[in-house]
Amino acid sequence: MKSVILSLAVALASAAPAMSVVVWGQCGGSGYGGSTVCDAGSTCVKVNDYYSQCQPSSATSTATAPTSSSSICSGTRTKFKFFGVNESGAEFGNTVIPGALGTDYTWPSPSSIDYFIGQGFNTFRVPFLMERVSPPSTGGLTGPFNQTYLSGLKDTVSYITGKGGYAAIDPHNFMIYNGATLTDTSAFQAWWQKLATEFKSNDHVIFDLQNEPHDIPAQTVFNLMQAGVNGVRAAGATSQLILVEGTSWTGAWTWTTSGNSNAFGAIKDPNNNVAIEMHQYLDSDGSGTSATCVSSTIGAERLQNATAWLKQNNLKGLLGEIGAGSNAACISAVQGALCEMQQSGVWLGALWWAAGPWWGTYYQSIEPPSGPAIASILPQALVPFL
Ligand SMILES: *[C@@H]1O[C@H](CO)[C@@H](O)[C@H](O)[C@H]1NC(C)=O
Ligand SMILES: *[C@@H]1O[C@H](CO)[C@@H](O)[C@H](O)[C@H]1NC(C)=O
Ligand SMILES: CC(=O)N[C@H]1CO[C@H](CO)[C@@H](O)[C@@H]1O
Repeated sequence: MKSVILSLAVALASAAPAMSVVVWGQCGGSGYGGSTVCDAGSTCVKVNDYYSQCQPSSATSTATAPTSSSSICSGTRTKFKFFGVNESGAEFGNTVIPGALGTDYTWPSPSSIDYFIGQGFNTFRVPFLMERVSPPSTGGLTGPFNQTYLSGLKDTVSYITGKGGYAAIDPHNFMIYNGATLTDTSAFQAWWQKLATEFKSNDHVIFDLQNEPHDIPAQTVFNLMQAGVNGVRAAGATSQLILVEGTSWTGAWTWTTSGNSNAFGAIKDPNNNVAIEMHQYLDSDGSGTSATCVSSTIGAERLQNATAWLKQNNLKGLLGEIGAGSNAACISAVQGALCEMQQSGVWLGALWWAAGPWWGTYYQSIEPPSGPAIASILPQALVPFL
């Protein structure tokens, strides 16, 4: 590490008068005041009005060339409005409350966000912990927010939306707060009203009401989610998308067997901007812990019933977590899932699990520059569906 810092310092000291921007860094866009000169070997490319990025002038040798979408998915397709990755980190170390920044948890790195924006993705799910933003020691869910942690969340959100992206804020609590399952709908509604107030003026924020409730009846989860929708809207946050999740880890493959399909058709939003968030992994137990996929067609198969239910109920879905190994069967399975989703027209988007600085060699890590999913999954299974 020391030598890296040293050589960076040397490089900076000997740089030309206008300091140049590193590869994948920002080099232009509305409101940007920094250097527009890219490091040698990279070129400044306009991604959108908010954002230009230094991209390598020649394709990197480690990544495979993007697969063309027409060769893997035919017919009429509806592009995803929201497509991107989870940006893990702030929910890490959930047994240590409040935990120390940099030791127990971390915030996503701006360069990771830049990288995906540069590739054309636009949506980032940002998991965080309710106990860190609403400490049990200072009044719990009805007490004041921890301004330090809230600032970290706000900074991450502002960074994403400042680049023209969407930030889905995700209390990654499995409907459990401070060791107890949440059941009080009015407390949940009040908590969301207070949190949404902090973000109500930013229309690129998405409110993801709760990550993966489980071992709670679907109807109870539905009641909590409906209360959350009411809380967000009562805050005056009326322009943003809200995502609701079901019980049984909000699995798409179990949507019709978990009870979720009976409960969630009744969701109501005065602003008519709610989508059903589901998650789907492609290993045998659907947990995202094995790099082996059941088959090369398992992605489309596991989404089939959920897609049919969304259509029947005139609802939209968003696949908030999908992940699989970097092997031929899994790549085909992910392609099949995203293809079916785009052919159906009822899915607003999909998010890979996961980017984030602390995944190490986790097989689903898509953290640039070298997370295991960067080399093949990204160009072959995700980029074709942009
Ligand atoms: C608030 O968050 C900061 C940063 O994580 C932490 O150091 C501090 O102890 C927290 N305060 C409470 C009351 O939890
Ligand atoms: C789809 O739902 C039907 C009945 O609701 C069930 O019999 C079938 O096994 C489900 N298929 C999958 C792939 O889950
Ligand atoms: C499949 C997967 O990656 N699950 C992760 C969900 O989030 C928690 C908290 O970050 C992780 O511990 C799991 O590994």
